Amino acid sequence: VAESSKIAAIYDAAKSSKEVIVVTHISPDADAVGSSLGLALLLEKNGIEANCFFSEKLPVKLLSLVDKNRVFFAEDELIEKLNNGALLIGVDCATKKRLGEVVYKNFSLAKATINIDHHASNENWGELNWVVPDAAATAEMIFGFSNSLSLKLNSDIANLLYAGILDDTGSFCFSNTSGKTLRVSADLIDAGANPAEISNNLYFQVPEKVWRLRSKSLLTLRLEHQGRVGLMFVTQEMLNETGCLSEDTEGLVDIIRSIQGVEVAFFVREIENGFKVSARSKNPEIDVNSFASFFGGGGHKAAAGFTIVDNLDTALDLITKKSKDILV
Ligand SMILES: [Mn+2]
Repeated sequence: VAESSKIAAIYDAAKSSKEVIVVTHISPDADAVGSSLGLALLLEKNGIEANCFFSEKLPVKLLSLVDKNRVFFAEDELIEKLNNGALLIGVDCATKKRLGEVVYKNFSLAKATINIDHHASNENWGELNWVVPDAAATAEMIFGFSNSLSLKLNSDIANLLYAGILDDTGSFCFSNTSGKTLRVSADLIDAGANPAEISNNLYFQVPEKVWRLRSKSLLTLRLEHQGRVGLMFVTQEMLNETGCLSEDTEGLVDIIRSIQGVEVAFFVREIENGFKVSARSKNPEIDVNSFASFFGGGGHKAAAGFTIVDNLDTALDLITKKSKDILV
């Protein structure tokens, strides 16, 4: 099916629903928040009642972007809206499970479900699935949605979508940055996005405690396989000592990735029942999505994640050993 007819079908479904609820993945990042809220505001601006449900608190650094009137957190409100015939649209979320427990367990209440995403590992969990692995960010797709339907943007929507693209491309540094990505970003700036303000909010407001955490984590750096693989970790104890939250570990994987000679970076953080691993590849020949899928995770070729339920030493050894296989 051509992209424009998928977009038209999504818009028709939204127009014919009493209300749209936009949801996204757990541990929301700038693309998750930017694309979900950007879509909700875009629909709202065009006469369709739309709100975003989040099952957890939003990262502090994203709060400046958020229109609080369009966001809700209560499960009973979600259930009520779904029972009243709301359409459920999930953005930037590869699997039904990653929508989070609350959405997952009420999923079948939705009149219809739509899945808009750019993860190569997307499981097509919706009744209607619009998945574009070539898109740098889901926010880039939401811009395409708006453009294809000739909908109007405003500066709030443009800022949200720009933030999603900026973050998912590592400030236009990663291999997913295409000509289209830059053209869309330029159009977003013309529509009122403010690049300096967004990067200031996202990257240049790092609290001191986060740098204290980063310095602790840097001491754990291990380089393996002639320095081609880099690993670093953060334990719950390190979070406690510095007063940080798990969201504060964001960006650590990029520090490993930035080391000369490193082709694959792994950042490991302790979670309740094991370790969450973020993987990044700097070498276009090395696909960390398939590496992650070996461990039951997924993502993109250059950026993926997975979980290991084991102790720290075993987890690190497992990653180190297995990563030898993907070096080319
Ligand atoms: Mn994304």
